[in-house]
Amino acid sequence: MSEPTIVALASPVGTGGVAVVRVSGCRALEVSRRVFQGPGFSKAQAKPESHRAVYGILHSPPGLISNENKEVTTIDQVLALPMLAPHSYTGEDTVEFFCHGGTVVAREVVEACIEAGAAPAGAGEFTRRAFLNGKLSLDQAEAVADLIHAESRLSARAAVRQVLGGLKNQLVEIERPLLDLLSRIEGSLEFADDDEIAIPETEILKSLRAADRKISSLLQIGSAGRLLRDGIHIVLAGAPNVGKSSLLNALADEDRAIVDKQPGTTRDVVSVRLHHEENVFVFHDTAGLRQEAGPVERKGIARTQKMLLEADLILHLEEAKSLSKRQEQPLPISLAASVENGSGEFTTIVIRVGTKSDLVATPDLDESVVLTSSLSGQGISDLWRAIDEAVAGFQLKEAAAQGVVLNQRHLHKLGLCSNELTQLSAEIQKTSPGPEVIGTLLSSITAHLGEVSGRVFSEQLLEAVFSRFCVGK
Ligand SMILES: Nc1nc2c(ncn2[C@@H]2O[C@H](COP(=O)(O)OP(=O)(O)O)[C@@H](O)[C@H]2O)c(=O)[nH]1
Ligand SMILES: [Mg+2]
Repeated sequence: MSEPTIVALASPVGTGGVAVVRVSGCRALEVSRRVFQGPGFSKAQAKPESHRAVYGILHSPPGLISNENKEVTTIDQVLALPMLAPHSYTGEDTVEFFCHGGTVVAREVVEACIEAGAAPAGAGEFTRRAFLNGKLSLDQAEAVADLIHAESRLSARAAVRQVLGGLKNQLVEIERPLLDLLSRIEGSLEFADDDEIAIPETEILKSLRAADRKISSLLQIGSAGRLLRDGIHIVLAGAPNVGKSSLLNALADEDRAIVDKQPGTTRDVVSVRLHHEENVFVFHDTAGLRQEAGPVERKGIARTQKMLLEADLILHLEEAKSLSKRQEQPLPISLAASVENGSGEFTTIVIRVGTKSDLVATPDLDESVVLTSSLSGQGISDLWRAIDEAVAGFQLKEAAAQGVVLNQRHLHKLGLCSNELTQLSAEIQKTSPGPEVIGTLLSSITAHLGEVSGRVFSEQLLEAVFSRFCVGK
């Protein structure tokens, strides 16, 4: 049985100039003819011209209604845009109705289509059909959701390039030689006695290494995906009263955090999303790190420690006046413990900030400290510059240029591929396993790769991917 024809509002709910209602499926034209009167949509005609908008009247459908006395009601003047299979987003016959914006009209258009035989679309169902009909790979479909949810220019740019095939093309380049190799290995198994067909181990190793290198370079810009999608998380840390909340307000240029001269005022983490240049930042204003805290404040401090572990960047604040007195300024123990990886190396970039610079005349500090005054605004742009420099190391621009916005799912699968490729190479060098073993391991690797692009998929995988879409996309 064919899939039901579906309908949904494709534009946001609310008042606006125009709303778009999308109908897709093998009965899209039949449904449309029942609710729309305009050139090309009369029953006598076979099919309207594809991709040509026509003007007409949208009304409730006649006949099918339970209440026979109900008259056909005019709902709106609309434009109807038929897009015939396979030349539509879903690959199915599609009709889009452009009606007047507003909550009532758009809802009535959807209801009329349902009355005329369409089913309400589920979340992401149009894109799911586009994937199933071979219009988009799975990573392209996921990028459609990223594009819709993008909060910054850079993340939108990255997502649209992935929609256009950025990641897909790289995956094909990795996959194709491995699939070729796999089919040759499988071929050699059929003619096991023929030495001509046996593939030299050196050649196999070369292909595996080439694939591993390409996957590693994808994984290298892997964290950029999360930063583009969720924003760059920056934690403001330092002793109570050093001016953390004030600095956040200065950065945000508006009063979003509670500022008070009472030490320990900020007991919980206050998070503020800020757009700066091409990026989205999430600043976390924390409870100050100090020993002599009360029970409520201690809870705040515990959360601060957790935030520090998860931060992409840490601003470590100290008052400029106390900094200028000392030469060597070690990080407070509680902060250092959070950002060191155990062997004394820092895993998170820490920017040192000297606050309340207006209170010191000529501070004598090393150049790594950024001096700021939240009161006068002095040094705030220097701090933004230091943040932007640190962020340049996260390779967001590279990811955007390549059109590669990896998510958890991609990272997990590519990580598995990389591990298994390394293991297989080591195994070949150590024990020279026969083509049968190599073939089995290689097919597992190509299956992982196939799940990233959607060449290999399960119902469960599609459910997980498309549940994060909105209705109408
Ligand atoms: N003179 C001066 N005072 C500041 C500055 N920043 C903060 N303060 C004051 O320092 C006190 C503590 O600030 P707050 O931001 O609440 O510190 P927090 O506990 O680290 O969040 C308040 O009285 C602020 O007005 C600054 O740049 N210059
Ligand atoms: Mg505070």
